[in-house]
Amino acid sequence: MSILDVKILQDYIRMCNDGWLQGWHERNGGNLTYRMKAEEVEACKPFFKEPGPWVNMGVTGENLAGEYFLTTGSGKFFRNVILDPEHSIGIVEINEKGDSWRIVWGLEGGAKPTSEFPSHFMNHSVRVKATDGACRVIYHAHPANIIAMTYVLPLTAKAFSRALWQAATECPVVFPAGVGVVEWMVPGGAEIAMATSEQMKKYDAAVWAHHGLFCSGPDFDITFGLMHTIEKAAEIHNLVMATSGGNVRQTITDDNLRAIARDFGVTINEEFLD
Ligand code: 2HA
Ligand code: ZN
Repeated sequence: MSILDVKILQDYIRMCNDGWLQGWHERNGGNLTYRMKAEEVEACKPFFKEPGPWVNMGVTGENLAGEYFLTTGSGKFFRNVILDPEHSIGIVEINEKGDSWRIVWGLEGGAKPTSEFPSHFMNHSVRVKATDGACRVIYHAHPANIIAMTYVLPLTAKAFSRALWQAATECPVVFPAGVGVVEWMVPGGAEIAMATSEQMKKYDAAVWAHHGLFCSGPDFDITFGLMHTIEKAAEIHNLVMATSGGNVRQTITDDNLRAIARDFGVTINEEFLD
């Protein structure tokens, strides 16, 4: 028996590999964190090592004190997670103030949690609050089509939400609140973490201009599915723009969007409808 036999580790590794297979994780691009359930921590504890030193994050999430997170490693490649989990991913514990982490498993060879750990951590803090504790997954990837859209659309939640909703009928059902947008910023620090978590108060996904996408959800299926749905809608949007030269003949109307929301029992964000 090894920690790699524990189901949550297997599911986490599968999601990393699924993202790699989609082409969303060139080189060390992207990162994934998962807030573990108490029983999952217990199942993994026999395999924990002597904890490393506490490392301050520069951000605080008081509601995450004492939690354990699975995380990809800084500079590590999603492509390698399935082959070498011990060096590519790890488990960190959060301290009682909710401002520092320490490594309790994995990240072997001096590795550290993802460079975007502050953004993930603040997003977890906000999403846990917004979903009454249901949110467990934060996923960042570099899908090409959503990134391409950030060069042609206004960098507003309204413009992106409408364009994505209109690109595929499933979209208003999958993300009825819409998506947030964060203007271009230097990645990896507290500033982009705060700006992203501001968006995550209202949306469960946020686009990073000229960089990628953050998605959140209660489990791996829903969160991966959200990334996948948004990126596919972005691909359709870009195909339509490329083939039509911007002269769109017809689309899903605002009343169509309202009709989908009504029949599927979701509350569409009326702020973005005319
Ligand atoms: O992990 O994706 O945003 C590399 C990145 C930084
Ligand atoms: Zn990135």
